Amino acid sequence: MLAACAGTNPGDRATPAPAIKSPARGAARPNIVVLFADDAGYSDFGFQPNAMEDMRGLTPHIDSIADEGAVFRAFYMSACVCSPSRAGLMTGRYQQRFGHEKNIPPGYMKGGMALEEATIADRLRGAGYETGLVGKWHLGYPDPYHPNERGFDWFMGCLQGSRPYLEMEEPTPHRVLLRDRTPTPEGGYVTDRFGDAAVEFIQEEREAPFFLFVSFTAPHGPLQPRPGDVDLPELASIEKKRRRNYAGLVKAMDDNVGKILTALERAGIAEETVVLFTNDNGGQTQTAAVNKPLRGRKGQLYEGGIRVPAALRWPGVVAPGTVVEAPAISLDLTPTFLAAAGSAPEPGDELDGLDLTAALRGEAGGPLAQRSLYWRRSGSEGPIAARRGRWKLLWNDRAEDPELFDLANDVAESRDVAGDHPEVVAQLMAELEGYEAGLIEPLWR
Ligand SMILES: [Ca+2]
Repeated sequence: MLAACAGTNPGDRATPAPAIKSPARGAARPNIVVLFADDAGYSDFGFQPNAMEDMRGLTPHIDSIADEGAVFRAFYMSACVCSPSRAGLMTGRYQQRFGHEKNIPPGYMKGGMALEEATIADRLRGAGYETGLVGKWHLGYPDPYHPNERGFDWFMGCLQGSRPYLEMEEPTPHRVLLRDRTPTPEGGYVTDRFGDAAVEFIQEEREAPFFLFVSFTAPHGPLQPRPGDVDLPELASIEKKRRRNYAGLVKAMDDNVGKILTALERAGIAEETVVLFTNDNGGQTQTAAVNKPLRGRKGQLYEGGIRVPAALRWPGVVAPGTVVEAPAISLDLTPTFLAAAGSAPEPGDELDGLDLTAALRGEAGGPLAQRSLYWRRSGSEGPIAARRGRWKLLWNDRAEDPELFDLANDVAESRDVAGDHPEVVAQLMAELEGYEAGLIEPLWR
């Protein structure tokens, strides 16, 4: 189980590594690679406990991250749709604090992710990291909101929330793939182009550690698999065409994850690199994603809208087979990555997440198990939810009573037990009031 921690060089002991049983190279200031899917189903990856039969074997490279590292049993995004989810992840703060509660409409030129907010890329760059973003941005179109202005030294991708996977005859300015600010010619399958760009970034000679965020548009619609892929036996055997095409998007993403992992190996830095795979919001069942056994989908505050697959590989720090049971959230990534970088948030940053390192090292309990997590969509009249321990309070319709679910016994949120636990309801409602007092109304509709 601790095989990845073996082979320590005596010289490595010069680096103080707190509370780690078998110090290994890579523990100090590792590279950080985030592989980010879009709208994928909770059960559509082989490593998930309830993986769908038709997806088994389709995601070997993504599954390898889980096999060699930790799997989160309850990893959440701070939003149930794309743009706010990214704003939360990038800033480490509940995005409703700065009005980023709804998807930025296509072509919206009056704003973007609040310029007062520092991004994880800003912070890691401040800690001496080189920073790259590949793929979908979806955090603002005007130039001050461009990735190159938000902490990323290097960018290849599109500004809009989605685009065709196949060549566009006349790509619009927000859908064309940019290299920094320069449009690139159309040509090639978009997911492959993102994989190639990530490999190019990794292959560049670097003096410093790097942070690479690979933001696939897959498997967000449109359902355009790579030409010819659906004839492969593993896809051709999927009966329903929509599901087959969706599976094709996932397979192309997995192929490119494989390419990226191989590039890390070939560069000799796999042992010095943290790799996280996760997904931006709950699966979109309307494009054939499956979230079983979770209830709901993208756009909802049921578990199916906010709980996502997540696996993290960190050689020498995270033992293969680690399972993180305590609820974690995308907001935790900023403090976690800053700690990995030997840095820390500034006083007064008011980050909303916690450092996950202890949980990733297999320590149960602690503050992670004690804290509450919150969600809101659509402003002060919209749905709002809280999770604390086993309990999830969901107030979908503010004209009605809130519902309470016991996720330890009912992960499918099928039985409202609010009537049996009025004290839990009262406590979580009070917490939600405090949470909501720190939010503003959505900046765009
Ligand atoms: Ca999404």
